[in-house]
Amino acid sequence: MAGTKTFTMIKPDAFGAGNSGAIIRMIEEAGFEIRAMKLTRMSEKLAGSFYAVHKERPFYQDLVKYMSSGPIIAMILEKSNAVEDFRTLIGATDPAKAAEGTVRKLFATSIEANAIHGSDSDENADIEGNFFFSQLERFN
Ligand code: IDP
Ligand code: MG
Repeated sequence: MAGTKTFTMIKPDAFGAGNSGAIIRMIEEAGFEIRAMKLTRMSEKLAGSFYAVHKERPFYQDLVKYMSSGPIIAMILEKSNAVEDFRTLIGATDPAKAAEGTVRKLFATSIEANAIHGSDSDENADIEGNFFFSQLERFN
């Protein structure tokens, strides 16, 4: 059975452009409930470990620099079929390929600066939520 939690970050480009409010509204209107939320900024070291699965990819160094370039908003979200439904809401990695009305179609500026992160599996949703939030912050 599909899980009910996913993890997201509003990335530095979207936060910096003042799009956080509009994106959070879209998330809530799509039926996701916010279970944990924080404004923070990753060091290069933390961004490097968050994206360690991509360390052999050519864009890894740029991605680490970009993700540590400014504040992000991290959230744990709850909904039935959370991971898949959230990936649908945010759209394809490359905004040029993202469907109309998706967060990335509306707010991403490039394949790298693509406005938002969404976990790709229930297992990673757990790992990523635990990376950002302590047990006390995951109270519900
Ligand atoms: P996803 O965020 O849609 O799951 P991933 O393949 O997991 O996409 O890549 C993680 C992040 O790395 C992307 O969201 C994007 O910011 C960046 N990225 C992915 N592919 C490229 C690329 O080809 N060039 C530059 N950055 C990329
Ligand atoms: Mg991914």
